Amino acid sequence: MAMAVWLGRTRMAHQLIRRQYLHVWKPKPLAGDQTPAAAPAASWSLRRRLASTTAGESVSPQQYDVDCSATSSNPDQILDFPGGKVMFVSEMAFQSESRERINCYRVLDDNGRIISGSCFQEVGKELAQKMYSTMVTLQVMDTIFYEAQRQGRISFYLTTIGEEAINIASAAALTSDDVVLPQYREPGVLLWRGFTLQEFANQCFGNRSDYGKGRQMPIHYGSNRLNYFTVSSPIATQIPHAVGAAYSLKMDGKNACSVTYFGDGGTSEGDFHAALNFAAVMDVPVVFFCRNNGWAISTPTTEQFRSDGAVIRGQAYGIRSIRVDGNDALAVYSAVHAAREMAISECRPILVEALTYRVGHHSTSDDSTKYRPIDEIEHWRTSRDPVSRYRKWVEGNGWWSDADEAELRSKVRKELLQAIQVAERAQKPPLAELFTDVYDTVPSNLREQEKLLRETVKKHPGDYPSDVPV
Ligand SMILES: Cc1ncc(C[n+]2csc(CCOP(=O)(O)OP(=O)(O)O)c2C)c(N)n1
Ligand SMILES: [Mg+2]
Repeated sequence: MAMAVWLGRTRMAHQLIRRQYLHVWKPKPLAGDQTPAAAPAASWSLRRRLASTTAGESVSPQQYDVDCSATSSNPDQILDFPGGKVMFVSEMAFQSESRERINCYRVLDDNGRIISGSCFQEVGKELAQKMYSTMVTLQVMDTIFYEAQRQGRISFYLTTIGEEAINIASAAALTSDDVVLPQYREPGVLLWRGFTLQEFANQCFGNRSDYGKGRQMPIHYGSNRLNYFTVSSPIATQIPHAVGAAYSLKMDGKNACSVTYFGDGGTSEGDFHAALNFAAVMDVPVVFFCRNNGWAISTPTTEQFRSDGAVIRGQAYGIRSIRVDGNDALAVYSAVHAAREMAISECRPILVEALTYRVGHHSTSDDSTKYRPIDEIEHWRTSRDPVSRYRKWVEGNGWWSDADEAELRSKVRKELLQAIQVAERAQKPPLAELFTDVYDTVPSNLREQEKLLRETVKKHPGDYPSDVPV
C-alpha cells in the first residue's frame, strides 16, 4: 500500500517535470488580483517559474503544489555512475545557488592580539622580524617608485598598499624551491626571495641590467634565480601555466609545489576555470592564491560574480579551499603553510582566497576616487591596515620598537634612492635586443622590421630616445 502511494506520487512528479520541460503543458492565464495562495496550481507554477529567475531563490516541488511528503530517498535506488554512486530521490529539489557566505579564517584581532583558541602556525622572533621588515621595505619601495612615476622618471607603477601581509606572509610560508607564477601585485614575494632593490630599479627603468632587456613596462619583474616567473600583462594567463609547472614538479618527484597569485578579476577569465579543473583532474601540487581585493580596476566584485567569491568556486571544481583574512599576516602565513604541506604531501591543488582591499589606485593610470567612495578607501587604509596590525603583535612580543622602525625606514629609503640613481644612469639595452630571444634564429620578417626601424630612427632622430644605442 505504502509502495503504491509512493509510486503514484513519483509518477505525479515525473508528469510535472515533463510538463515543465517538454513544454506540453499550457498554463491558464493569471488573473491580475489572484494571490499565489489562491491561484490554481498551474498558474502558480508559472508564476514560480518566472519568479525563480531571481538570484537566491531555490525552487522545490512544494512550490508546484505537489505533495512530496512521502518522497524521501530510497536506499535501494542507487545509480552507479562513473565517478561515484548517486542516490535517486523522487523529490524534485534544485540545488540552491550559494547564498551563505563562507567563513573567513583569522588569527589576529583588529588590535593585533591573538584571538584566543586560534589555530595557527608558530612564528618565532627572527621570522616575525624579517616578515615585518620586509613589509616596511615594500611600503617604502611603493612610495618611492610611485613618486618617481609622478616625477616622470618611470612610465608606470602599481602599488601593493593594503596587500602587504598577503605578499610577505604568503611568501614566508613557501620555500625557495616552490615555483611562483604571479599576477602583478605581488612584488613582495620576489622581495622576500631576495630580489634586490637594484634589481627592482633596473626593471622599472628598463636599463641594460633589466632581465627583460627593457622590453616590458615597469613592474614586469621576473627572476630565474628566484624561481619567479616574469609578470605577464594579460590577466590570468599565469594560472594554467602554474598547473603545468605543478604537473612537471609531480612528474619529477620534487618536494615542491607551484603557487600562482591572481586577483578577483582574474577569476572572471576562462583561464582560471580551465586551470582549476585541469589541476583537480590531474591531482597536481599547486596552490591557487586569489587576492580578492574587491576591485578589478573600476569593476567591483558585485559586478563580476554572483558566487560567494572565489572560495566556493574551488569547491565546485573539487578543490580543497579556504577563505582567509588577507589583512592578517599570521592567518595568511598559517593558511599558506598548511596549503603547501597538503599540496605536496597529498599531491593535490589547494585554493586560498584572501579577503582584502586595494587601497591604492589600480595603477598610476587610474584615479579610483572617480568610482568608489573616499570613506571606503580611508576605512581600509586606517582601520584595517595589515602592516600596523601585524606591527602591534610584533611590538607586543617585545620584538620591535619605534627606534627600529625609524632606522629601517631611513636605511631602505637611502638604499632605494641610491639604486634609482644607478638604474637611471645605466645605459639602455641596444635597439637590436628588441628583436631577439623569441626565435632561435631571427626570422626574415623581423629582420625586415628591424631594418625599417633603423631607417625611421635615422630619418626622425628627435622622435626617439637618444640614450638607446642603435
Ligand atoms: C586579458 C586581459 N583583459 C583585460 C586586461 C586589463 N586589465 C588590467 S588589470 C585588470 C583588472 C584585474 O583585476 P584583479 O585581477 O582583481 O587584480 P587587481 O588589480 O585588483 O590586483 C584588467 C581588467 C588585461 N590586462 N588582460
Ligand atoms: Mg582585484
